[in-house]
Amino acid sequence: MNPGESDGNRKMSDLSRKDQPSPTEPTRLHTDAPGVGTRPRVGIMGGTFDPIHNGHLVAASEVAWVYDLDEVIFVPTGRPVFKLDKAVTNAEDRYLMTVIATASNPKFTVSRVDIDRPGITYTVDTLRDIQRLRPDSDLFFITGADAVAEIMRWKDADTMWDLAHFVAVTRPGYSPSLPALNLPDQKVDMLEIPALAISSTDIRRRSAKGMPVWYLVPDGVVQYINKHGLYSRGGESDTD
Ligand code: DND
Repeated sequence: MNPGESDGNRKMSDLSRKDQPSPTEPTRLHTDAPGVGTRPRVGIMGGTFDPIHNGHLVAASEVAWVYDLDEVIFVPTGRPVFKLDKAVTNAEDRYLMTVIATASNPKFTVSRVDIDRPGITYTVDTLRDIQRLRPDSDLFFITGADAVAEIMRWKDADTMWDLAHFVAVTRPGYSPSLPALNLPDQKVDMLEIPALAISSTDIRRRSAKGMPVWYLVPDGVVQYINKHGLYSRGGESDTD
């Protein structure tokens, strides 16, 4: 069975077994989250993906499983708003690495909406574009828990809650308390995922020093980085 393929037996009702509290198993916090009916359930994994790595892929895969998603659309950013003062690899390279990384999973697709939209990338625009592409679907925006701490500062945050349900995956060493963030009720879930202490910053640093990045990113992405000489100069000061 390929990654992301269903075993044919799992149904939405099976999620109840994930309601059993456990320190390691994912827990579905809101059983009345949108889309528990028949509408297609579409995840959106937005990211700068400079480069995409196995932490991103595990997060998407885990959310797809827990929320019984039909598809996860990876959306590489155009000009990421919080990184305007930083050097970001050109969008076509980031897009192609994302295509390579997701190619083997039948549930994973990649969208150019953020890359092709002129101007700064805002998630509210991403959600509107994907809503147009996937009408009558319920959207689940997947984000890291570190990003969710900032989410109230995102452009038109109030509108975003009406467009998608948000799933914040906890990263190693970072697990904010949702109530402390004053997020709107029932719009954001926190989900524990297998801890992968991988960051794009670290991959860029390692590449710049000639250190291996095998197994931190998919093999094809290692080869793409090497072939195009990405990250051979620096990236040390950025954080993501
Ligand atoms: P990043 O630059 O953090 O992406 O952007 C994430 C998304 O937030 C993009 O879609 C942006 O457009 C959106 N955003 C950010 C700021 C403001 C606004 C929107 C706005 O609308 O105003 P990265 O490539 O660094 O990471 C992609 C995702 O993966 C992030 O959510 C990150 O937290 C997460 N992540 C991991 N998750 C699990 N395990 C790991 C991870 N490393 C990164 N090891």
